[in-house]
Amino acid sequence: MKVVYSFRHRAHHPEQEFEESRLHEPHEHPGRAEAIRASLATDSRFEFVAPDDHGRAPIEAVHDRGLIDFLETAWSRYQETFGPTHDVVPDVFAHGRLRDGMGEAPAPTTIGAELGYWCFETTTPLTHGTYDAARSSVDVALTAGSMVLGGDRVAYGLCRPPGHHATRSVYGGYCFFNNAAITAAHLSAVTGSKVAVLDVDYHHGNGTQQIFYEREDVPFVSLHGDPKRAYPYVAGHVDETGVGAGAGATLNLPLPAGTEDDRYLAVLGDALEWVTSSGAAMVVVSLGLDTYHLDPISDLGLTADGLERCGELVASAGLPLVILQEGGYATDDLGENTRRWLSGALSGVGGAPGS
Ligand code: Q9C
Ligand code: ZN
Repeated sequence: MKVVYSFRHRAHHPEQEFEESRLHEPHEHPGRAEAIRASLATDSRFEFVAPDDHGRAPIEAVHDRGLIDFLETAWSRYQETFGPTHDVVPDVFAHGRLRDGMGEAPAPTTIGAELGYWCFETTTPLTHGTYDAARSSVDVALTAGSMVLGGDRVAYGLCRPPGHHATRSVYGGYCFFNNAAITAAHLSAVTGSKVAVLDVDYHHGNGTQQIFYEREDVPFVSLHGDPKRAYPYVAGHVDETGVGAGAGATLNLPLPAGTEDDRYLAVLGDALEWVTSSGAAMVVVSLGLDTYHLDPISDLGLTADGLERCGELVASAGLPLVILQEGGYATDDLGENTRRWLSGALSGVGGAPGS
């Protein structure tokens, strides 16, 4: 299996995360991707490939140009006004209900105001190299997509920063550009076929859901901690099923705390049946390993064996897979857990009809 990796992810390295009313060291840090790289490098079934530059066009097909332009220059512009700081975090958010009954405000034009217009929460600082890292993460994802377009049955993009919380026009949840959405939209456009997104990160992929909510060409299904208790709270309920042309093309499968391997695998089987019946020709997997029982910010109960079984089940559905890294914060076990999930996928590919 090809593994697309770029060292450029290291340019995004926040110093702090303001979460649960405390300032602490970031859960999302460069050591995560390095742990995965080190673990996959010990296993000769994985072949490392550098990403190709895909340019801005595939990003512009999914994200508001204003968001892209903002992320390109925000850190430097903030330094001119408020610096020097290592991290850049909003203090006032353009919360929709502030203007109830008053219509939309004009778009902000000064950096302090713009930050809270394009970002939705406090745990996703911008640093000097964030834009470069986020662009490289998109290229990693699109390059993995190209491998599958070129005939590989499965490819893995070691994306960092992750992407699935970024909507069309706001960033947050450790995510800047939505790597999975950009890749699925690109593959759908290039092939003219439906491309499903299967999101197995612990957290609901609110960004991906939002981007495709009105579209039928990218069916979206997610297994996640129930948003009644779990981040990002605002989306991922069962009654969210898509609108307009996208009606019925979104499926949410929220899970109770403590869900263990067998129960999780049963729900994953339902998700795969739905993907198959959607008519998708390919699947982009948003792979979070934060469903693991020792994850420090999540509450599901999957074991390493369970994660391997998940990879095998997903691959045995028989569709080509572009597997993209999202979350996973138990850094000591993250490399091995990723290797186990991908090993399962290799077994599943081997056992699938026609592979
Ligand atoms: N108290 C991904 O896994 N902090 N993002 C949650 C809840 C942000 C997770 C705070 C979690 C983002 C890609
Ligand atoms: Zn997550």
